[in-house]
Amino acid sequence: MVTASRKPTRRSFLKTVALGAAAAAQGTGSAMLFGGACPRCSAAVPTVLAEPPVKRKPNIIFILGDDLGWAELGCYGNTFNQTPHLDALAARAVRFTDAYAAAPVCSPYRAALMTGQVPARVGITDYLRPNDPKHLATSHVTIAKLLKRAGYATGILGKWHLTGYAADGAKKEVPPAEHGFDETILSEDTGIGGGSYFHPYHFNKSITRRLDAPEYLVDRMNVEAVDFIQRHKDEPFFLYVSHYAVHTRLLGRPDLVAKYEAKPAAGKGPRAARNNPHLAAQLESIDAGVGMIVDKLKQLGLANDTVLVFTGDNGGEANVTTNAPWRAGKSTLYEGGVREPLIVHWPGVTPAGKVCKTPTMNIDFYPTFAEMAGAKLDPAQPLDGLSIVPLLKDPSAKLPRDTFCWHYPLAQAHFLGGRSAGAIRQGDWKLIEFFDTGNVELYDLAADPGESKDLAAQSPDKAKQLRDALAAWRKRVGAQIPANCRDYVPRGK
Ligand SMILES: [Ca+2]
Repeated sequence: MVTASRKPTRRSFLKTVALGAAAAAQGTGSAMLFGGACPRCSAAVPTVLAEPPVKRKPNIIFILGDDLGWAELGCYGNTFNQTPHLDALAARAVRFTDAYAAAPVCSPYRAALMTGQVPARVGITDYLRPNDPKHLATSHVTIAKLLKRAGYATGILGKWHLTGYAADGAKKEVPPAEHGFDETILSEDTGIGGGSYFHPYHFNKSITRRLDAPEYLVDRMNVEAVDFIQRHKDEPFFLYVSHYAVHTRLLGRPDLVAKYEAKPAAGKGPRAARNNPHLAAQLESIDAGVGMIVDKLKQLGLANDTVLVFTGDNGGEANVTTNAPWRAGKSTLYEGGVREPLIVHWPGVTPAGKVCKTPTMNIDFYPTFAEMAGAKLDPAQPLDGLSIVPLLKDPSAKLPRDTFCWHYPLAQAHFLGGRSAGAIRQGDWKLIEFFDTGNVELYDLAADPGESKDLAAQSPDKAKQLRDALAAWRKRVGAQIPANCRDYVPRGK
């Protein structure tokens, strides 16, 4: 017999139902079974099942190659490099042909990724030097902070490059932990130089070896990625896998380098300009990690609950690879410097094996991930990007946007050849404005994807319209002229 004090009143009954419904809506906790009518007043109440019917929020794994150009993957047409796991991923996902980086070098790309803002608005437009006084301001609500608020465990594995380093004399060092990452794994605590691919890693000497010697960095990254997934299997997580490869100085695992050196048409050594065996070996190691991550997700029963994204931060170095059919590479605003591979797999949402030609930029990941996670945007963090979820559902869809702009002022030309410049793509038109000479170049990407025929003299009205639009955009986002760029006098400033 139920005592009077334990009998549910109408009020306590409805409260219990409400709590159960709230728990179910959040996909957390275990709701009790209720439904039908209130035992005391016969009011109809919603049914709450013992197991919440709401799917857990999708895990998001974002895998970034460093200096990995558009043309390196098999699924993008490369016939020398072998990327079976990425090709298999693309075959069940959406692959983008016109995915842009917001900058042709590391730090501004990463600033845009974290903030959803163009680098010109963030104020980081060139790569940060080891003792750089600049860092990504903690006033930003980064995507990691936003997802953490939404209940996600957050981790960065690998390269950060959004701060100067105390060890190199920077007055202030701002690590990922101050930007919303619960876990920072294998990240740098001093200036990053390419080529530290075997333990001990000179970018962080405190990292103890875990794999058999000689421990290869990409292999270690892959093992750590799988471990992170295992640790966080019972909660939604955001894992940013930020590879240091394939940045020069290229250095592959010897067994894989030997494999590629034996292939027909192989280039020779890490500086080979084409069919670079070290780049191919490094990429195969990254690709193997994608396979390990996919296998781990399957093993844990998380494959259907996890979004996988693979992309690169800027174009390949044109002296150790080719970004053809695109012109030039890293450090330039030609297509080869800013067009990236992008594969997105969201189980149950993305159709298999589709190609999306609608242009995107990496400022779009922030609102996209927020939408995937059902995370409420913060008005304190204005965004320049758009969610690409409509493209993930229907790769033939368009977004309400036809213009992309870049701002890349330099005190002197990049050592890889890139010049101080801004650029705008509107529809198929592309204009590059060089700040060192004041000249512009105009291309029709539909007719001339390799940017070989400058149409500026032939189409002065179009050139003027785009140049004016670029100047107006700079004004709108508050693009700054760095103090060390005294010669920088773009039109409209
Ligand atoms: Ca890079």
